[in-house]
Amino acid sequence: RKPRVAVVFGGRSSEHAVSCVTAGSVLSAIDRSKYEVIPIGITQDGRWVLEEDRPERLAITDGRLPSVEPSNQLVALSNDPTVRELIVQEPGAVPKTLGEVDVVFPLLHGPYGEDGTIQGLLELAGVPYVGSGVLASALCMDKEYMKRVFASHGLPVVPWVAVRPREWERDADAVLRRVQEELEPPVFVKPSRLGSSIGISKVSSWEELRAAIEAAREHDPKVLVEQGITPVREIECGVLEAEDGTPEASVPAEIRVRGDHQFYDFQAKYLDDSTDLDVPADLDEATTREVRRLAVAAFEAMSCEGLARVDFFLAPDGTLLVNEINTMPGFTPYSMYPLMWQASGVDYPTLVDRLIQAALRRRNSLL
Ligand code: ADP
Ligand code: MG
Ligand code: MG
Ligand code: K
Repeated sequence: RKPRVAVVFGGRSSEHAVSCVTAGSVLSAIDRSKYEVIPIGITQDGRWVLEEDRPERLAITDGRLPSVEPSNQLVALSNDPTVRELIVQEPGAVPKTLGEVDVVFPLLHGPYGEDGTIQGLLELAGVPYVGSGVLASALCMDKEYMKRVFASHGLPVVPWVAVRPREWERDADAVLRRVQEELEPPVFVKPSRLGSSIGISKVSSWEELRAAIEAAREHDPKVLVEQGITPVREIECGVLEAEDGTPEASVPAEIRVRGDHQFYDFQAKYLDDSTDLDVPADLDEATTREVRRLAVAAFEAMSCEGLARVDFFLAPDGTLLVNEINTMPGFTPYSMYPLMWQASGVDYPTLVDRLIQAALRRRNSLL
């Protein structure tokens, strides 16, 4: 029989709608002569439901964002790793099986999706899945540990200070003094484990520091304060596993934010059209080569698998710094990651197919 692919989308993070739109694109692009597809939505409160296979439902229509709605058809993964089955449960009815799943495509962004938690669930159930495993997913979701691992591999990162919850609660003034000794304004203050620029502020004078840390703490008890680079050029590079498992880099691209945005914030990312994407980026040959080399090195340093988007800062003096890795980057046909691969000769349906094939080859990463 054809391999059965469960496409999982929606989820509990603030990127629920983005994930649904992505799923619409992926469901349309999967080759049905080659794979059988089971769409599974996760509601905003975390329930797994069996979705209809109607990708057009997941598009943005009349400015309305799609979402996963609660239904009676709840889905669970069998906890018997020897069967790897998906089971549908309706109230009052005998549970029925959807049969064995060969691979899961978790199209989820942010906490409970990109952070190793669903990957752990899938490891327990013995089901292969697209993308990075538990450790790489968790590391790339935590900006502090991500930087520590980059630095220990000799990859260039901006200077930073981590503000841990116990330190802040014990003596916030001491933390503020330490930040001011080690960094200079402007600095960026961020929740350590989030994405989409949520909770991030740029601090241009030290009087704003305390409030910025408190604001970031609303999202995550651990906060990162980073040396700001100004003016900064933001360069991204896609990494994808080749058939033999070797990670390969795409052409780099650049994001240019126009207008009165202080940085590439949530509004600029999703809500207005104030950003220009240059694919490929306008860089000299040596810098292009260095971005691609560092992208693969960063992917290897974190033991990523399948795919990742590596994001860089290019400082005015020409220094390249690795900012972060996103292990499940935006994935609509208009998102940066697929656009960079398109420009590198891998079109969207081929990209989807290569990711599924890589997951099928890998099987369970612990075995
Ligand atoms: P997220 O995971 O939410 O995307 P990032 O660390 O990538 O978080 O920060 C979001 C944006 O904030 C970046 O794309 C950039 O525009 C700006 N930014 C973050 N850190 C810095 C920095 N150290 N120097 C300059 N700009 C920064
Ligand atoms: Mg991120
Ligand atoms: Mg980012
Ligand atoms: K990340």
